[in-house]
Amino acid sequence: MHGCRKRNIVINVRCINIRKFKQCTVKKHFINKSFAQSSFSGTTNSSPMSFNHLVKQIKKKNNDLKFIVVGLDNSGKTTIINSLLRISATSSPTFGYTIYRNVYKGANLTLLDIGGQEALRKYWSNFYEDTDGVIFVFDLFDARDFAGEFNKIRETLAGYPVLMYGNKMDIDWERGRKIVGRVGREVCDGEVKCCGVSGKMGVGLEEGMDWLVSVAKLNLAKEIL
Ligand SMILES: Nc1nc2c(ncn2[C@@H]2O[C@H](COP(=O)(O)OP(=O)(O)OP(=O)(O)O)[C@@H](O)[C@H]2O)c(=O)[nH]1
Ligand SMILES: [Mg+2]
Repeated sequence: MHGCRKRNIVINVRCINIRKFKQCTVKKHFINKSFAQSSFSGTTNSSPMSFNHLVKQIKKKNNDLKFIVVGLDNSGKTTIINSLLRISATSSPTFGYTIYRNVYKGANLTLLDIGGQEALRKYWSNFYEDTDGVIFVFDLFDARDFAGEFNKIRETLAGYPVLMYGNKMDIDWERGRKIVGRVGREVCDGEVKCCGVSGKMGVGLEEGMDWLVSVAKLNLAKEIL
């Protein structure tokens, strides 16, 4: 392996058949650290601007959007995606990442569900290339501080829309609403929207997703002018 230490990170690629919500393949791979650091760089040294521009034009033409889904472990990312895409599956911790492809209200969505465990967080940035927005999930009743991870993403992906899902409202709707309001006042602006949701019950998810899709589409249209 040319001196590369193999890391036990499983990449779980779950490809959803776009129109029928039907799972077509599930593949598990192992990656090593150097792969994680060198992949997804997609640009060329000779003409990065024109290449990126071309990619964006194609994405716009095909109505393609890619969002990364991040947040601390156990916050409910996988549960939320399953609910949004109407996939029936029992959730278990994501060791690596899962790719979902599906149509959402006319947009061809790629969602990258990245495991939130501490050991995986340093790899999140390897998935930022070509993203059109971020879905950041936090557990409203988890005492752990997610602000550090959130701020890092805001710095690195400044200018991209961020949808924050405050999840698990069903545990205590009243308290949940207060926490969402407080977080919203702290972080929300034209680029960040915060919604209280229950991934488990499928409540409140669409409003935020509609906002993210519309802002991301608008940004893509502006970028290729
Ligand atoms: N009460 C409640 N529990 C939820 C909700 N959403 C998810 N959970 C539970 O929270 C736990 C973690 O959910 P996951 O979707 O696996 O969390 P995750 O963010 O994908 O976790 P990692 O893959 O480890 O990063 C599971 O036991 C879910 O059933 C919710 O809206 N309400
Ligand atoms: Mg998960």
